[in-house]
Amino acid sequence: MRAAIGLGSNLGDRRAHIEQALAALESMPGVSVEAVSTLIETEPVGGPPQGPYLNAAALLSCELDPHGLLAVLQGLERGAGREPGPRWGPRPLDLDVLLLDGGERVVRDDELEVPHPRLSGRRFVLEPLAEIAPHWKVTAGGRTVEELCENCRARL
Ligand code: A4P
Ligand code: MG
Repeated sequence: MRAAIGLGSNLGDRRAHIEQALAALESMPGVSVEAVSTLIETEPVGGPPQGPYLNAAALLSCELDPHGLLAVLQGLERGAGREPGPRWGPRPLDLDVLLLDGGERVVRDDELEVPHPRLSGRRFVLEPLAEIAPHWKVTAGGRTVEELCENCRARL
């Protein structure tokens, strides 16, 4: 399976949290990191008042199923010291599954929703993702990451 993931951090050494997560993924048997976007600084969207984020996106190739990947990402979040807090609250590491297999693979249950439900309006996700997966499809109608990113830029 190929997966596009989003990485974010706004607590502690933000760059180190993101780089360590990528290094941990690369070191796992059956997982390889194929591409990593640049890291961008972004204003927080939603949640309580909090500091700015560093955000990035990465492409993985892995021998996991979608829920297995989610479990791995949640383990890395906890390893970075993430504690339960308010929704959209500050966190040392946030890892989201954004898209799977070029956007063709859809998952929708209580634990996992892919494409990520808030992907299409979020510049902090679309900009890094457009660097590494511009032609992946986000919607059933076939809109690509690149198209949504251009829309999103035009609105701001
Ligand atoms: N879940 C369902 N689908 C997914 C998926 N595709 N990827 C479930 C990851 N998790 C998924 O997530 C809550 C639950 O979502 C999980 O238990 C999982 O089963 P969480 O990470 O514990 O909580 P959260 O992140 O606070 O909530 P949520 O709704 O996932 O928030 P988002 O959408 O991740 O947004 N502003 C900036 N500038 N940069 C950011 O990175 N991030 C957020 C979090 C808000 N504002 C931000 C940023
Ligand atoms: Mg999340």
